Amino acid sequence: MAKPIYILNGPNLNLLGTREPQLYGSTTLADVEKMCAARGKVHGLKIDLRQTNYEGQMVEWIHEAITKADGIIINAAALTHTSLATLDALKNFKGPIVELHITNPHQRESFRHFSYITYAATAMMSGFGPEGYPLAVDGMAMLLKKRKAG
Ligand code: CA2
Repeated sequence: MAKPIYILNGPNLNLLGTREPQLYGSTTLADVEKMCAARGKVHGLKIDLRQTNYEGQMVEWIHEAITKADGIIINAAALTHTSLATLDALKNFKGPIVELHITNPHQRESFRHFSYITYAATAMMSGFGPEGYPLAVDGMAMLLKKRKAG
């Protein structure tokens, strides 16, 4: 039976849509969850979206995903640039991993140009605003279909 796609969100993304709209837009994470559930339905995929402000919790969810999820879409937020622990956890996941960013970190400060997550990611989605999330669900559906086909 198909397992859900985990959409994991890191520190401060609970503020999405409520602060810095010029950078991150005015769509909330609850709106993102609805958009992704709807897009997942189109592809026959179940979505499980979560957000944490804690690195250890992110690592625990990735461990959980190893047996309970078919794919991971991850916006690790600041953990992207700092967390070797998140990368080490992701390395144990066998399914597709899509690294996602709302903004394009390469257009921003140089400390956002390095990503630990990239070393484990199958694909990357960045710079599309909150609309990048449902686009990443489309991409994940394509990656899973490809894997199934062998
Ligand atoms: O562009 C992205 O999605 C980022 O992952 C967002 C992170 C940032 O550290 C990365 O460099 C790029 C920051 C997430 C903070 O989320 C907020 C959302 C709304 C208001 C304030 C913070």
